[in-house]
Amino acid sequence: MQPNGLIRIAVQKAGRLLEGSLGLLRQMGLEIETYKDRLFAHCRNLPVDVLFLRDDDIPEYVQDGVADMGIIGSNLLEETGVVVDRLLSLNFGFCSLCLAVPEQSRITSVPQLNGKRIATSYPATLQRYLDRQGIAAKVVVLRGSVEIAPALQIAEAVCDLVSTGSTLRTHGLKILATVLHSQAVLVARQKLNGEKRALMERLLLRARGVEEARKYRYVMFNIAADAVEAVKRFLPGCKSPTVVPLAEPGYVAVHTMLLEETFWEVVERISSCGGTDIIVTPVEKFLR
Ligand code: PRT
Ligand code: ZN
Repeated sequence: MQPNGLIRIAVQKAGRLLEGSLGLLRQMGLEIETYKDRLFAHCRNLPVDVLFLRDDDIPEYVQDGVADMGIIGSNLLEETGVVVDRLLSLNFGFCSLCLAVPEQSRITSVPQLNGKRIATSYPATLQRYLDRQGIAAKVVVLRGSVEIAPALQIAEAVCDLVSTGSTLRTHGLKILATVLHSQAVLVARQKLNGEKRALMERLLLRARGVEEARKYRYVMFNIAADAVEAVKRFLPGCKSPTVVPLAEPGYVAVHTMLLEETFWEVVERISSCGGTDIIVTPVEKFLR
């Protein structure tokens, strides 16, 4: 069996981005046949193949047209400098590329890295950062286990990805500065045209719908009809909230969309205006 879809989407084969990537594709309505240990999977309901690759290979494969679209960390886009269309930030795979030194190090600021050695798997990104800061340090390239470089006396500092910070703590390292913030992004090959472009745009519309929905909650509650004007003032809704009469005279149900980040604050205000029976549900898709 070979990939024979119109569009090939590359995702990480195993690792931190796999779950988020497959979750997104499924929410976009792609029915993916997953075969364990396969390099690709067909999609049952659209002419799409999903390629499972090492994340490091994805940027160039998309640039060179081996794949038409891909999901990767923006850290890799920055490091490889590939020329692809960055379509959408995906709100998972968050991490930062950080400079760190041993806790007892005499280095306490970035300028003190002048003349020192810094171990990293991200030499291009680090070098650009050092150039911007006017620092002449030696970049030592390591493919993995960067955090042990100071203990092995290979370098005085490291520049590595951090998410929870526990790896740095375990190795007695502290953060000096953040070089880059990263998250998973959806990319596409430049200059896709014809049928491929049309399908890519359909897929992008779906991905946007999924991403937009994640920011919102759908909220419903009951309230006395004469209190509606008061709550409407702090309920954004899409255009405005939906207000429907209840069977019990004098009461209405209000339905609205709330941004996840303002959600608790608004729910407290609804409650203080006399809103009861507040129901909150996730939004699966949201197309504006
Ligand atoms: O190459 P292959 O596909 O086989 O896997 P990989 O080992 O290169 O990939 P993986 O799964 O480790 O990382 C894939 C992508 O996930 C990266 O390119 C980033 O975009 C993103 N990501 C998010 C991370 C992290 N968080 C992360 N914490 N990538 C790596 N790490 C490592 C970091 O290098 C360090 O060793 O995790 C450790 C630090 O984690 P904390 O939580 O202890 O701070
Ligand atoms: Zn990798």
